[in-house]
Amino acid sequence: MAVRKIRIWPDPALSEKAKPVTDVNDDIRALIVDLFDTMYASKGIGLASTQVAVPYRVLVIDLDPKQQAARDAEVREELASWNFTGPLVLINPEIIKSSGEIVWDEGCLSVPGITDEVKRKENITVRALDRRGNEFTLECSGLFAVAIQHEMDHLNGKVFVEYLSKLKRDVIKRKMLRLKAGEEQQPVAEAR
Ligand code: QAP
Ligand code: CO
Repeated sequence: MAVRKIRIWPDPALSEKAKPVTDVNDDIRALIVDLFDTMYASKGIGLASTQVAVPYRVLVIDLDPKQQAARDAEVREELASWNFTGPLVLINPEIIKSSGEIVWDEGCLSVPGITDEVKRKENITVRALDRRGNEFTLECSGLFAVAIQHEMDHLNGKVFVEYLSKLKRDVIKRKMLRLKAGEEQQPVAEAR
């Protein structure tokens, strides 16, 4: 179990096209645990392997990290309407059917503090392997479908800011570079 360092855009690791997993073994299962640890530590709802610079086609999603569904019937109904049932791992995911359009105000752990609208498919059917290597298919919609498409983009080396205008992207790039420059600065105990 380990929280890994999430790469901040722009970072060459985020542009890598991840390779298919050929064997769902204990190394992959250890990676999956780390992806969940890292996602929960940063209060995210989705994380792709690419974001921690591991270029294999693995992603995790939990639309309800605070388990609000247990206490709130409205949250429960909304999650159920998207067909979300709990924390999910997708290995080598493929969208085999899609329909409709939905615009969502997206964010990303690799672009902290930034959100903007992206147009996606509203309904998708996805086929993938689970953590035991068994194939399954899943129909989902709304935020669940948006999250899977967002994370699958990461596996293809694409970050949501690439859908925005060059102007917006350049502003975001400057903010992120400034953020990264600040993080690299060592805190000085006795500034003088
Ligand atoms: C991807 O995003 C996603 O800016 C997951 O300061 C986004 O978990 C799927 C986060 C939208 C569907 C819809 C972002 C946390 C988390 C931030 C996330 C931040 C702290 C983003
Ligand atoms: Co992201």
